Amino acid sequence: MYIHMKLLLPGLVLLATSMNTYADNALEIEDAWIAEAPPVSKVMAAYMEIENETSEDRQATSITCSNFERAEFHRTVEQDGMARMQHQEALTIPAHSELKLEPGSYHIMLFTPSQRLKAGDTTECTMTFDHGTKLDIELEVKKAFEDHSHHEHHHH
Ligand SMILES: [Cu+2]
Repeated sequence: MYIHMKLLLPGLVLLATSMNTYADNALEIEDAWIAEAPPVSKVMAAYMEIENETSEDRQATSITCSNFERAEFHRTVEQDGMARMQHQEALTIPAHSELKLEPGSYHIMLFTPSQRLKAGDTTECTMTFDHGTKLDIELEVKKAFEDHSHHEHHHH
């Protein structure tokens, strides 16, 4: 029934936006943003902090975003001096701790935007966790740092 409920919730999402914190009792997402990309780019990267206040490890198992065809969990790792991205099936948020998604590390890869998103634009995502928990997040597009450039070199 969750899908039906979601159709009624856009107003609640907007309310939560003013706090820029999205939480159930145990999981909290803060500072969620998307790095602005060049106009021709078919991918964008999203970053945030996910806090886990429970006493057990939790997993983020999937994410969907309006304005994008698909979203994946990725991790940038260094191999032979090159930054490469690995697809992650899930993200683990350790008990009583947090996972930081940030440039050069874990991030969310957003594929095929339906329109050009510029700094100041927003998009809504829903992250699903183990136990069926879902958090709605609003992400603002912001100017990127220089070190996001590896995302533009997929097709070398
Ligand atoms: Cu990536």
